[in-house]
Amino acid sequence: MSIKPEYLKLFVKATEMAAYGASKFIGKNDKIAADQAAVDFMRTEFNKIDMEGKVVIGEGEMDEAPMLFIGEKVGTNKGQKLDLAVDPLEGTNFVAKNLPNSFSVLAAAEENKIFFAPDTYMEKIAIGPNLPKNLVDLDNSVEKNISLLAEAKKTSPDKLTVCILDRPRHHKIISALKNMNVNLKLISDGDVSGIIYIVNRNSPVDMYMGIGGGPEGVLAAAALSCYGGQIQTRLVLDTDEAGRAKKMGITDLKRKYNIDDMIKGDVMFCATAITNGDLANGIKDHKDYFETSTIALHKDGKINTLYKNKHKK
Ligand code: VTB
Repeated sequence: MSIKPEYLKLFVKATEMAAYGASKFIGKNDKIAADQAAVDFMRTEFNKIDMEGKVVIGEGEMDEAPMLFIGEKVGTNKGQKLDLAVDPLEGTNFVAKNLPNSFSVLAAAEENKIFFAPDTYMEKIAIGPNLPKNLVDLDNSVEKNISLLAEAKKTSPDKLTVCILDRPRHHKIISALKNMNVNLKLISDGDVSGIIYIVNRNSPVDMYMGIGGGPEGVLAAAALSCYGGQIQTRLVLDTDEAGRAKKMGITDLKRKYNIDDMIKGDVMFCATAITNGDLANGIKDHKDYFETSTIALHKDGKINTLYKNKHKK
């Protein structure tokens, strides 16, 4: 069964409102207030929707997050049973510091069809559509993955661009890429959009790699599964986290997850820009109304659109 198409507009409204809530804190250097506003607005919208919604990826576990916590039920309790992965403010630093590329993000799938990733780090490697299945692999060397991708794209490594979070933990990968003369897109935050660059026509990114947040990895997988891209991930767990992951039912802690292991069946994905960015314009706040731009995707509905909207205040 697919997700009923009418849900897409309702989910778009949820990220639009969350983005609007967060936008009041652009440049206020207050990450917590911005995040709280996004969470409040998203939750209010969710609770207007006729669905039996359950947050499976959210702001944290019940005792650490007052709202949109993992396991929280949302919606009017009528309608389709849906699991929700949310990141009401992806890029809290960007909003706090008034920098580009912050988004309010969510993904929805049918019950039990989204990977219930713990809030830990995750290794990720992702490439776009129309490439051989399982072309690249986390266990390959950087050199091998780059050569395979260059060959499949009938080009050379110096014509490829790789996006990666600019962190000391990635020094080895970055120097391997530099040695191959690969072009870099080094981002300071926001690897959901970092991965979406791969499928965006206006951006030259060919591959995403490196370690970022687990929940963000699943959200990116939801987007890529609508675009037909590929992503492989593996959890990065310290001893404490390994215990938590086991409690969550993950038995093979070293397992590599491909896109179909993380997102099964139909999925919707919405990302509304808060500050301006490469992928969409941010919230434009006028006296009586505000304007929004949202990447809205529905896998089974084959919908892939940049949805622009105006809302009265
Ligand atoms: C990652 C990344 C996110 O924060 O979680 C990052 O996936 C935090 O990484 O997109 P560090 O602990 O190395 O700072 C984001 O960039 C933004 O939430």
